Amino acid sequence: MNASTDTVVAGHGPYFSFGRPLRFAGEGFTASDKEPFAYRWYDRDRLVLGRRMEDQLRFAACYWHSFVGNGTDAFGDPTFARPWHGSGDPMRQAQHKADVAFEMFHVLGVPFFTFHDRDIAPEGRTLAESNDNVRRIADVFERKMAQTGVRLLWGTANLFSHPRYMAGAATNPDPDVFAYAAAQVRNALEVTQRLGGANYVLWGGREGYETLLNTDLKRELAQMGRFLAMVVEHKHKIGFTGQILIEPKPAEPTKHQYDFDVATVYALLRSHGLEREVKVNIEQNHALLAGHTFEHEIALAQALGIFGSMDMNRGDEMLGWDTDQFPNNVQHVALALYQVLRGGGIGVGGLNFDAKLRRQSIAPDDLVWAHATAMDICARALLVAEKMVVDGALQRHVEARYAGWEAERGRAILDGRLSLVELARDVEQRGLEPQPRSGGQERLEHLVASYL
Ligand code: XLS
Ligand code: NI
Ligand code: NI
Repeated sequence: MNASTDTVVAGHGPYFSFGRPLRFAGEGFTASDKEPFAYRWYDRDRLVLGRRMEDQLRFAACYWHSFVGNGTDAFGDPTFARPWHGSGDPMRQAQHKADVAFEMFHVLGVPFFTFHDRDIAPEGRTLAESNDNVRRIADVFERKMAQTGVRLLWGTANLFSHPRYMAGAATNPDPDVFAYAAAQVRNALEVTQRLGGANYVLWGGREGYETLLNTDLKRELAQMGRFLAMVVEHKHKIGFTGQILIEPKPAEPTKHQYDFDVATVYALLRSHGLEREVKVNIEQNHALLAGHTFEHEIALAQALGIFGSMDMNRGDEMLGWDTDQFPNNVQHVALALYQVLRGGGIGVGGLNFDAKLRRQSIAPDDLVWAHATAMDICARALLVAEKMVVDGALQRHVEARYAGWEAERGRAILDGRLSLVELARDVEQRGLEPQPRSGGQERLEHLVASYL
């Protein structure tokens, strides 16, 4: 489709100055006034380890930061004067927002998007009305998705903004709030299914607590388990074939979050028998806040069999909150994507830009610049990760390091054929003294630099 035609039909002109979709021009591209941006690395049909680049990355743009966020911070008023913000008929504004969102997806050539129910449609007077609003905008999405070929990576429900959720949703002391949240998720999950969503995400939001003085932690964990089980039961009942994902985050908004990191989420899933039903959506900035690297969280989730999808952004080394900046560090992204590729790829997950503009970036085109630059950086990082895999030197080093475990005695230990006493006797009889060997980190870091 033609972006400008679509928006003109809806009664307003194009929102972005990029008249046509951004093209791939290769590394030699030089910007001009006529063409300020073209992708240098994001070449969607290029084969990377046997799959098209677009399918390896499965980029998504998120609705909330780009079209709901208004530039406020704790000290300042909104700075983004979007025409669909402010007073006016809320359903018309929601329609306008959808027009602009799909114009941006089209300009970027981004294959997927993501949303919360409350991002796309206004709250009504009752939940029935709110759910109906969401379904009406989903009708609009259905048409736009058919026109543009843009697909839904995941949907989710906002169970954290409204004051009713101030003490949590599933983990609220009031079962009425639990019920309300359940009704909201039912609708969001069914809408996600109708739109062909590849995943459904549950981010804990306020599933945590501020102080034990007013909190029954054990009870809240049981509530959370039951809520998750209900979502999984419903998924099977309606035949939703996508993945159910939890997005870990250690703090913010609540001081203690029950979905702190991948390990904590795994324990929660195991304790409710859900580890085969639910996976994780890992966000770079959340990993950092939990004291982990992004690649650690990815590798751990893969090892536990619960790796699902990724929220791409970057935190700030000096700011201890979720700054949600667009990724811009090729090496960091490459190390994360190396783990993804080594583990078999992104599957039906994707790279969702859960990232926002700085509040001084108020021009509409800033949205395009931010996403397009991030997409290009991730594409470049994918090519670096591909080199790491193809060359294989990193993997060979790891294999050599653990070679002893592949030899007879290592296997005998792991297979349970040797007891503590037998091992002790063997060490004493042979006078065994282990020989330290270099971990080789510096040489490996040199190797990584050579792929950049
Ligand atoms: C907040 C989360 C949120 C989820 C979706 O920090 O990242 O945006 O991705 O609810
Ligand atoms: Ni996120
Ligand atoms: Ni976040």
